[in-house]
Amino acid sequence: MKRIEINGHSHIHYERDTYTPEEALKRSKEYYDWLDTRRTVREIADKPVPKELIENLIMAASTAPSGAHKQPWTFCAISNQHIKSEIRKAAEKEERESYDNRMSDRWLKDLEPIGTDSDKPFIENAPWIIVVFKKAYEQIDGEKANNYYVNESVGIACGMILSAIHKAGLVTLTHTPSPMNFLTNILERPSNERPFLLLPIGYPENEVYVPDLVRKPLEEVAVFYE
Ligand code: IYR
Repeated sequence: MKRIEINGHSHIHYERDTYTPEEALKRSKEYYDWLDTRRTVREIADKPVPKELIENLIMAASTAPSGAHKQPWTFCAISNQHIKSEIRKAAEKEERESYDNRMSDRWLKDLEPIGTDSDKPFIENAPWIIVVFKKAYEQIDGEKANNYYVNESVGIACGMILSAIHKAGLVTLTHTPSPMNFLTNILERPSNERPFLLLPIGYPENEVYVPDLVRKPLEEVAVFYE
């Protein structure tokens, strides 16, 4: 492998496939069409998913770019039924409070077409749940060290795990119980870690229906300056 030094730091030659413009166009369209088949699914079967697959999903997410390459994330992967039940119980307690008292009428109205409520059976039914923690800072031998662009970095990693889950033919949903400090306690995470997102992962149940959503067309999500 070719190597050079830049400012005293080792850089390796980056080798990768490139494509003709036609092939690149085709691949970009194929990828878009495939990603467009991803849907958030709340009915997750209890069919087992091997740990090795979950490990691959996590490693795929962990390839995400991050501020100063600090990789400021911890993925807690839970298949333990007792812990899943504890998390479901605590999440539903917060969610009941949210749906009944914390969320505005407008918010509840916006959620109506999606059909969510404070019942979160998927937390217990899914063979795995991954709770993503962001590391606000690093704690190394009792010393604090900075992380940078933590929300951006962890957000990108979460996007990448969604894509990896889809690629494996599995489904998930992005559950954001609020507040979610209970996850820190149940999973006994250190104080530099903050819960970011909860992803139940598994196979979809046999017959699943999802809201008839339409995604915004290009003109609504992009502005070109040519
Ligand atoms: N966190 C709650 C409520 C919720 C909020 C939004 I914005 C959604 O798109 C879906 C749900 C829950 O998980 O039910």
